[in-house]
Amino acid sequence: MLLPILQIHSEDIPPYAVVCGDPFRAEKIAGKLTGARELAFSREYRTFVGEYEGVSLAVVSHGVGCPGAAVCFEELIRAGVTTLIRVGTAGSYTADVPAGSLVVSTAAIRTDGLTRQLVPDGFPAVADHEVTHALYSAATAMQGVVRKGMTVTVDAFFNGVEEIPHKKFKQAGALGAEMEIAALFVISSLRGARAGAIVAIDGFADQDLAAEYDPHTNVVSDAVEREIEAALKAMVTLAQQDTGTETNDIH
Ligand code: R1X
Repeated sequence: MLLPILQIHSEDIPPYAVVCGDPFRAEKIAGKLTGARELAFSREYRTFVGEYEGVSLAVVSHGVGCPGAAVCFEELIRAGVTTLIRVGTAGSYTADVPAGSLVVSTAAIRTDGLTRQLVPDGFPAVADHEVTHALYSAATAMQGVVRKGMTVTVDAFFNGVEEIPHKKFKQAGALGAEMEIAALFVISSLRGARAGAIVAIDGFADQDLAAEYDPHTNVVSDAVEREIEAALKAMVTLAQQDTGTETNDIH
């Protein structure tokens, strides 16, 4: 079956997929695979397949924001993907989690518009427990700040005249904000797939992004390297659990 928007054939897609926003980050992740092949680059969706430590996986970019990312997640699950891990970036809510930290998202607070068109208010956007555990174990095996908790999914990257209540979300326990995890978790719940997400903190969510946002620093690119490694290692653990060949290496 040809997936009409990703422009890939379902037969070419393994059950495990690492997804990220940026097509060039997908290429970077694919560079860590053996036998990596680019299958398609259609709109913002760039798809590679290859192997990591003997596990076949896909690496696919989903672009910025829930509606576009949802197309990617839906088509991958239709192609037979059972396990998705998002490797992304996010703004932090607290000085304890500065740029260069990693956050494993356990749930997304749904302020986006897309998931409102898919499920009723009150429906949770939650990560799969096993995927979260594998991600957190892999990330904490490396140096650097790693936190686990709720993140907020927003649609607006730059401020308008309406205020996003970042302070309230922070007071209620959220760690930071990004733009696609709610879509990933809700669609995975709806379609019977399992998903997790890890994000590298690249600034503060409630700062004036138009004035101060600079994600192109060494601390951020080091954190992106770590989250990529954590995602790939977590995927290996999950694949080994699926086939009963788990080695307990990272637990
Ligand atoms: O999720 C957010 C979005 O994809 C985080 O960074 C991107 C915008 O730069």
